[in-house]
Amino acid sequence: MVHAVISRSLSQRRLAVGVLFVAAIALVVILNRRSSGAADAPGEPRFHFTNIAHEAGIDFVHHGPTLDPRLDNIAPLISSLGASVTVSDVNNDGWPDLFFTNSRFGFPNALYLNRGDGTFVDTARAAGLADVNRPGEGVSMGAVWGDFDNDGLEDVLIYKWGYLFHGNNLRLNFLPELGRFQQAAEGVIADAGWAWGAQLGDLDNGGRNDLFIVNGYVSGDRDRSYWYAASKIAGAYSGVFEDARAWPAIGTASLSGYERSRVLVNRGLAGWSDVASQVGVTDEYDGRAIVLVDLFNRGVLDVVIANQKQPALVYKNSVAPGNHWIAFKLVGTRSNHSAIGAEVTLETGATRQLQTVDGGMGFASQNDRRLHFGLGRSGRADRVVIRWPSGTVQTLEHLAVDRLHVITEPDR
Ligand SMILES: [Ca+2]
Ligand SMILES: [Ca+2]
Ligand SMILES: [Ca+2]
Repeated sequence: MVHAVISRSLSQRRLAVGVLFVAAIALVVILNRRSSGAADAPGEPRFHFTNIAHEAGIDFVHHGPTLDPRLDNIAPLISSLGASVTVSDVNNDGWPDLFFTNSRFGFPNALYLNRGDGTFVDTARAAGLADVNRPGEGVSMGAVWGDFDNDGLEDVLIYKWGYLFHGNNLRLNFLPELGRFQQAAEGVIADAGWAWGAQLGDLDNGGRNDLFIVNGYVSGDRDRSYWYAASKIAGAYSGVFEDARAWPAIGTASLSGYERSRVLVNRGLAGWSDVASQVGVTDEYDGRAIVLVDLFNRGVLDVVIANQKQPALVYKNSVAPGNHWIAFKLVGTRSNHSAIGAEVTLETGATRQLQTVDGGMGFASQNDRRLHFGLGRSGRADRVVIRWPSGTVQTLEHLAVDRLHVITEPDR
């Protein structure tokens, strides 16, 4: 009896497996047919790139850093950095502009304004963004754009590297008033170490964007610096770079290592304060990439950092109660689905906060595409203007705060 029950259930199972197998094959056939009907024919790609840089007026050439002559034999090895390009609509005319960084003393950065007719014009000199690679101040390595002072215009942090002092720049956008950007980096921002990744976001929901910068190149032995060893030993060799035996062995030495991250709170007119150690950020890893993301959907920005050859860090953010926030997830319909390129301006009283949905920002990083705004104690979001990549402008008023709004692009 028992045997009969078992064999019946066995044959039922076999039958069930057989049916599933046939169904799986049928599904594959159906899906293949469906996709082959809609798919592009194999073979030629249906797009083509033409380098139009010169015709468009963009003749930018990046120059690498010049190091101590005693490091000539290894210079290409350690100086192949600093070519960056970033996009920002600096004059809010709806045309994306381009900013390139240079990395040699005396060589300018370039800000190419998009004329809207297929050509660009370099306005970096007039805008005060060209001459920032000066001896003693470090050279440019990259840039991060964002509205640092809540006036609805994008400002720029130029992060730098150098032998001793790096001299990061924070340039505020005063194009409408003065026709230029003004240097606002002093103290803690200027001297933020050999900065790699940097991100801008409201870490305390107070209504102003703060700055998180990760640093450090190679952290080996704390008491042995490769800068020192390289310059000393290299000076004794006449060998050329091609002879790798002439390179001093780095071994376990450090090269601008053990630099700590900076967490800079934006205090408006009162400037910036480095609060890293007060808020629990004391690591000295070799930070490269950093992203801001509301990991647990709590209405706060957490921080995730990728470190070179070292453990990843996930800094969960605990924000004191009292401040409000609002967040947006944009879904494009006529624009791309991820709404990359969409600009959201949030107006509360006299202040305006601007954020852009970007496909990636900072060194080797891509942020959460949801946009997070801190609102401070007021908890007001009077007006939200969304400029979709398709050109559609959408205005929303008196939205509920302390929540995420999913907004789908309207038809018109
Ligand atoms: Ca523009
Ligand atoms: Ca601004
Ligand atoms: Ca803040």
